[in-house]
Amino acid sequence: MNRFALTRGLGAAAPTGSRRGRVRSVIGLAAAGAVLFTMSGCASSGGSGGGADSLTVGFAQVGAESAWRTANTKDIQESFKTADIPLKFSDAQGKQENQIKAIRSYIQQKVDVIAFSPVVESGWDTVLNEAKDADIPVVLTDRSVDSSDDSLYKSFLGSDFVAEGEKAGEWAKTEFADATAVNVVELQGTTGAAPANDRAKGFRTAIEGDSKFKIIASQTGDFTRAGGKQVMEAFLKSNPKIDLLYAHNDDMGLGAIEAIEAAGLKPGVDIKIVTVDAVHDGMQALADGKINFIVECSPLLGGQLVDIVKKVAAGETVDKRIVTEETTFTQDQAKAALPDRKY
Ligand code: GZL
Repeated sequence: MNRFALTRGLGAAAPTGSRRGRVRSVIGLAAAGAVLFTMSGCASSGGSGGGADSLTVGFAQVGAESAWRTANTKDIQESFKTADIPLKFSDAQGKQENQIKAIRSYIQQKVDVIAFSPVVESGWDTVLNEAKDADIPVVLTDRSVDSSDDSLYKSFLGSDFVAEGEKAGEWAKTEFADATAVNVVELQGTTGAAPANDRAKGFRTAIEGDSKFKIIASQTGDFTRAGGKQVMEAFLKSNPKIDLLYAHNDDMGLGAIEAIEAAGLKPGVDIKIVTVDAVHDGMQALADGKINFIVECSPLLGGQLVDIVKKVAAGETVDKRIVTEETTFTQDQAKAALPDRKY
């Protein structure tokens, strides 16, 4: 049984045969009576019994691979707690099959909305069609899917990863304006993940007209510090001259810094470093001169996700694509920003 409290407000017309249609037609009656009441047997689970808009939401998270993910999880859980909306949460430990299992579990539990951050772009149509058949709306957050059927989700809230890659490339062109040859090594994010695919694409687009840049090595570090360190060690062994490291996230950049220092080189000086995210430890390394530039990718998506979920559950229309706002940081900007950073 779906848990919900009837509240004021009318959702858009929907086929009354559908679950949401039944909810909205009853909401219409409640609104007409201008009364709030909770249907018997629908007391919300979890939370403090749920407020007037109590819904049950299932969230399938990627895992806990990086400081960014930890901050993202914390913000989402806190936002739903503040909104008094019970949140069922699962950690897929980086495995798509675990996310699919979690989504199927939420379908069986008849949650009102499913939200998730797809660990990779492909392979979601089957399970998303199962959610659609169960009349449970899906919201994508952080990462997207490459499905050709965009009716499978109501909205995608997250960064523009291509733009992030382009910002990194544009900075590199400025930083190396006087150079004649720049050997670049790239630590890519999780293979198949939207941020990995798009940050690679954006960086290449930005530098493609400038022949001095050569990407001499590119390999996934899976968005982890350990992965970044291990791959950078290999890069250093097989490439005598590296001028620039482009890491798809701070954590891999921080792991690479360990490898660079262990090789007797100075990160940020002997090898310039540009990363993406702007989590605390990345910003500290930037302020300390070990990273040269960071492109921000905000993990604080919880508040917007709550708003989207409420609207979707009420049958209201939401924007198909909501791009999160973010900026970039130089070393001086990092020093100024650090005291106020939330993560
Ligand atoms: C980006 C997010 C990426 C971060 C990494 O939105 O999916 O995954 O850049 C994280 O730090 O692991």
